[in-house]
Amino acid sequence: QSNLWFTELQNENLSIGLRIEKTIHSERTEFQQLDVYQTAQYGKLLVLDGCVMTTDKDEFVYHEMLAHVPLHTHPNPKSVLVVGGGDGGIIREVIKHPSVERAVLAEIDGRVIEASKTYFPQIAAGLSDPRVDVQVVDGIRYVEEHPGEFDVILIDSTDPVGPAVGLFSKSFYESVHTALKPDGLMAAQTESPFVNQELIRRVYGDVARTFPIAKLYVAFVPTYPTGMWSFTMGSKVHRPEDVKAVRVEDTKYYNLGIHHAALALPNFVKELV
Ligand code: AG3
Repeated sequence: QSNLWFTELQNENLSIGLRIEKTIHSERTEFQQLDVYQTAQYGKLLVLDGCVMTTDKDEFVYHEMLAHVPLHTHPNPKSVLVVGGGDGGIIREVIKHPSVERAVLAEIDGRVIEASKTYFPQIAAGLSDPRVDVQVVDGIRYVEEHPGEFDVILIDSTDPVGPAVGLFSKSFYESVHTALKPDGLMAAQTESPFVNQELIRRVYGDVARTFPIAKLYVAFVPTYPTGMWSFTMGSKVHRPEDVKAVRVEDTKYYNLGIHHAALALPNFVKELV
């Protein structure tokens, strides 16, 4: 076996290591460094600027949880926007909902979309669905230019450094609010409660000042820093607690019990909201 290891330095004191069988692809795009590796443990691995984005074996957790918790919270989601998420994993989950008529992907880096289509065909599969409109654009501008259009907006960003900083700002959540219909809702990935408390506290506060209903929920993603991952939902009308049934059965992590369990926060996380 090879002695090559991929290491993500998650912060100055913490890293994750994955044994690499081979480097499949490596390029510097206009926006970031993009690498694809074959790992021994988790199948293929997509890395942007040194950070794990997704792996074949655990991608389902993050993609299902960022998509299905908000989509089930909305009683009839027809028009959905995904900001970021160029690998297509969130879109794949979104179009499992029979009510969805239109799903827009607003990804700034077209190379991520191409790499996913080439190396992660099961993740990218949904991108060629006729209901899906793939836009290689700046998500911030896209949101600003489409007021009142969406039932659900999902923010599948990289970490709050580099190209994604703007996706963690109060003014962005305000544009998201404006881009949503009168009963719309949003959810964003918001990092680990073990190492990003300040970020979670700030984002939750900004979302709670922008939307009448704000909710933090968590899931277990083995390849992200610490494994415990948070998501922040902002909603104009509908509450995630009120979900009584699931409409999508074809999932590996998400189900009705998980929907409600994800909303139950450990005390040290509850303190942040
Ligand atoms: N979105 C990135 C989540 C952040 C991971 N952070 C890290 N590894 N430091 C994932 C994109 C998947 N569609």
